[in-house]
Amino acid sequence: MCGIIGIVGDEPVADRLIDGLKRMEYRGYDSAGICTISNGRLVRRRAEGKLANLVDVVSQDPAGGNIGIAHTRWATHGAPTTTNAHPHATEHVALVHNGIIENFKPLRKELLDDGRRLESETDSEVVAHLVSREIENGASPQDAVKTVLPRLRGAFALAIAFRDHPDLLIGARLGSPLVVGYGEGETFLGSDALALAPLTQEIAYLEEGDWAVITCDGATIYDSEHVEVDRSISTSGASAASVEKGNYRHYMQKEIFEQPTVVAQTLSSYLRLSDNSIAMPQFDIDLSAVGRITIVACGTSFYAAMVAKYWFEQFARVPVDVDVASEFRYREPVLEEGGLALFISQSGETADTLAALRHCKVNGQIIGAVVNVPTSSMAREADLLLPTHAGPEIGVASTKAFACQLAVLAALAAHLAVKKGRMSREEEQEVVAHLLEAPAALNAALDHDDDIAAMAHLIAPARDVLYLGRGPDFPLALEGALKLKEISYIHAEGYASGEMKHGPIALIDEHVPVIVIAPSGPLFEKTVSNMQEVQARGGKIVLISDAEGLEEAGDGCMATIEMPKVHPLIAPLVYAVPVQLLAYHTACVKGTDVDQPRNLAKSVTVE
Ligand code: HGA
Repeated sequence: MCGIIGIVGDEPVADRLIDGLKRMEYRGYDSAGICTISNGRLVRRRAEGKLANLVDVVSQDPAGGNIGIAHTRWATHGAPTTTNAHPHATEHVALVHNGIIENFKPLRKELLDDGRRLESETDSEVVAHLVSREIENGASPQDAVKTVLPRLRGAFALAIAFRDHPDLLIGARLGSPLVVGYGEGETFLGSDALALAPLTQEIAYLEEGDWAVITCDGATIYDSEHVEVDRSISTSGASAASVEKGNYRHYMQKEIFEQPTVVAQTLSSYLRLSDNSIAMPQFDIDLSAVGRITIVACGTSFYAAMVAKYWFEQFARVPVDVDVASEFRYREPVLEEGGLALFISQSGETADTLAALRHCKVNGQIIGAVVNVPTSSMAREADLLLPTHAGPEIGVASTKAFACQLAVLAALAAHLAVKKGRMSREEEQEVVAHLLEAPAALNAALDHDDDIAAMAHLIAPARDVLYLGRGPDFPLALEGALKLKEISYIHAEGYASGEMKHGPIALIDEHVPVIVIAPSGPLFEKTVSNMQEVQARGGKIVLISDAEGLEEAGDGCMATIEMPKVHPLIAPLVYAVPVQLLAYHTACVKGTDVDQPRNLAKSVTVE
């Protein structure tokens, strides 16, 4: 959330700053702003709402200069107004911030008591004033930053410009991500390598507490003790092209359709085709002694964790706890030494999940990270890096990252089962064969796009929608409801099918569509019984099943969605497609902003 970028260049920066913001708009779209230094002045342009508004402002009132900073905001403190938009500035200093300054109230009071005038309601503006006060008292930019950083509590990535030093920017990070990019006679700061992709591929990842002075000639990086340090420079591989929408109407649509390809791509790193075995990425940790697994995640990743619990327990017979990251630390979890703790996050930067990871690390857990950004904080802090190869996910509602997380987790569960002697060679080969069927099955599921689009008008008028599933399809019911809420703003709830009669059935009437996710198989009949309890009370059912299931139970449903017949192992991957498409087409019918739904943003870097 919140994207920041800075450029110290040898040619005008405004357009390139805005281009960088475009690549990070998924991180927040409450407001956007830039500040350059031109002719000895800080030139600031800001606009409420989407980046397009800032583009208009800048086109009417250009900002010159070869150095500047920029920000796209997801508001935490203060309404999404122009006044609260970053950069925050004084006469001397301009600053952009990603994170939350938790002690901003006493700092703000101190500044107000000192006679300073703050214009915004944000926590971030206090940092601009603290730095500015040091500069006004004669400090160098470096000394000002050195004095101010230890006073800040909370999380921050900062980029700071100094009016009287048009040759440098200072960046700092604690808790929120920040990278330094190295160009030809130009140097950059950015929230991630993707933002800098068209500018440079040469990236250094700042570590916790680091701060950096960047000039045209490169960067000098200091650690939290202000000791100069080397941070290795790697080639990011982030491609400028990979964030284009192509012929699709929305990024979300494109990402749903990419699933067969990216799942195949991901599986190819975890399966060895020569002998149909599971082949984990190289790590020297022996998992055979693992006696307990803790999985921590948020949102859609949490539902992937819930599905994985079925697999780990069924294949490896290892007990699994699944926790929402924001709650995890606060329940004082019991963590046995040597347990495996898995963290699932598309960005690898989710603040709550990262905090949970660090908690597990100090409590003797083996740390595994299932992330889509292999250079992210979680990836770098994990003992076992388990990358998904979904490519950049730009739509705020996660789709392809979820499918790839499931692919990795299924392979890991089978690997653990093999290591623990709970899965025979034949069973392993069978699991691999089923996983390899997933890309084709995903394609077959996508073939029903038109049918799903045609029935979205049945869902669009609803105020409430229920999703039901049993076993590993229960987390899918939760995921389906989340997708619908996120992008169509229709209230939706997911329930384990058998739970209906313990309360939610009271909600049923002809205005509440009930989406039932029920592949044919061992759990089918029981789910169908629950479905009939709903039908008996006038409920309107959409049944998602395979031909066999629809044949058996499709009569009397308001609508049906046919899925290919698949093995239960890959059903959660395949049945994710219709729930994603149903949410997508419903949102399109309602005309909501599919890729940038209100109040949401991606890469949740605040707790
Ligand atoms: N607290 C700052 C920055 C918010 C942020 O980083 N969100 O992800 C603000 O509210 O402007």
